[in-house]
Amino acid sequence: MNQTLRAIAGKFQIDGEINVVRPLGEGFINDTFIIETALPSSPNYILQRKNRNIFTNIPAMMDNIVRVTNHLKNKIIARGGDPRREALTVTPAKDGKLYYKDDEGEYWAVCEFIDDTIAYQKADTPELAYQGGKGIGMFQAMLADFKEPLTDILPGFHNIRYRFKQWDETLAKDPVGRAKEVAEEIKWIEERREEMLRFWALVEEGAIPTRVTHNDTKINNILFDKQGNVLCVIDLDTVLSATCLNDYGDAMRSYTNTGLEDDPNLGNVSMDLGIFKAYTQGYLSETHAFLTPKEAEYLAFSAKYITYEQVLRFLMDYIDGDNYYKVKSPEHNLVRTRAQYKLLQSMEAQYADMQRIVKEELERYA
Ligand code: ADP
Ligand code: GN1
Ligand code: MG
Repeated sequence: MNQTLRAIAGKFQIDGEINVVRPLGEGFINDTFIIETALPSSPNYILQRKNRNIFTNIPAMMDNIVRVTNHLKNKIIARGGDPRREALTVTPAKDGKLYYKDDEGEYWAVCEFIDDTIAYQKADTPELAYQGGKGIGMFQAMLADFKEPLTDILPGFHNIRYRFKQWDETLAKDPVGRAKEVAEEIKWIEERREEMLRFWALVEEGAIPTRVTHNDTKINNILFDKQGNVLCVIDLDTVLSATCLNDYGDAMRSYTNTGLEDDPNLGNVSMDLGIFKAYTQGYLSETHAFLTPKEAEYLAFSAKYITYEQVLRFLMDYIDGDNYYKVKSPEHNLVRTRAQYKLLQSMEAQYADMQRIVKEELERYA
């Protein structure tokens, strides 16, 4: 395998001699490796086999990423930052393409490894949450004047109407006969269907605008420096034109959880209001100037929306026979479903406080 990985890495414009290629990270979608080069003067690199079942147009995805990172780099240079540490740098293949397609039809891509950084799996302190909020806020703010349309490489990604279509089809098929075991969990989804569609209708009508957004803002998709300051937003496979509420909501789902995303012990799982407040402060410090009143009004709701969507996606994948997310055991998607549902319930119980905090934080800028 390593021989093959080396050969694949060798297809890219790597600066210096390749020492070793080894697995890295905990992503659920792609396979990630680090390419270590021989000399300290050469950077290391990230090599990824992109998941072609999920990403059906990888050339367009890579093109989106390069257009977005070029835009970010110009902004970073203009404010005196380091464009190779504060934004991802895609390394093209030797033939100039942004990816390499191997003999089995698998797509590979490379970017520079940003060293001396930390990817956290959990936000343990309000300071870290503030920095994460600031990071995504800056990302959105720097992209606010990105005018050209991005290719929609994941139609319907955070669109709950589209997710319900998949959901209804999956339940009707029940391909591995699991639906009967999860009648209770299915009820959790159905009870909230109308509430979620009412919110999504605002996006469909244009009452909530569309912007360039990240769409996968969990904490391990941000690199922090050793001092705990946000450095760079990574995992740009899902950059899309969508509502910025998806980014805020998805971050809240990830940062505020006192347990793990797949915690088997539901007693560990709840929403930490202090982390919610700190992330909101960081996020608004960068976004208050451009958020519309409607976006501001729905910030707290978006946390429930994306957490609900994640319950649906994990449960749907369980019913479907685990075709989307990587799983470590046959029950893994069900464990994830229950843990995310516990988080959703905790948000519902604290919803009035979440709304109050957002309102108070916004008033600072009024
Ligand atoms: P996935 O799509 O599978 O989640 P990611 O792009 O998020 O893959 O990468 C997985 C992990 O690899 C990240 O959480 C981070 O720890 C690490 N990583 C990815 N890109 C870089 C980079 N450019 N520099 C340093 N670490 C990185
Ligand atoms: C996936 O790629 P990764 O592991 O950062 C998923 C997200 C989910 C997340 C749940 C393209 O993110 O949408 O919210 O898992 N990415 C894709 O942890 O589906
Ligand atoms: Mg990731």
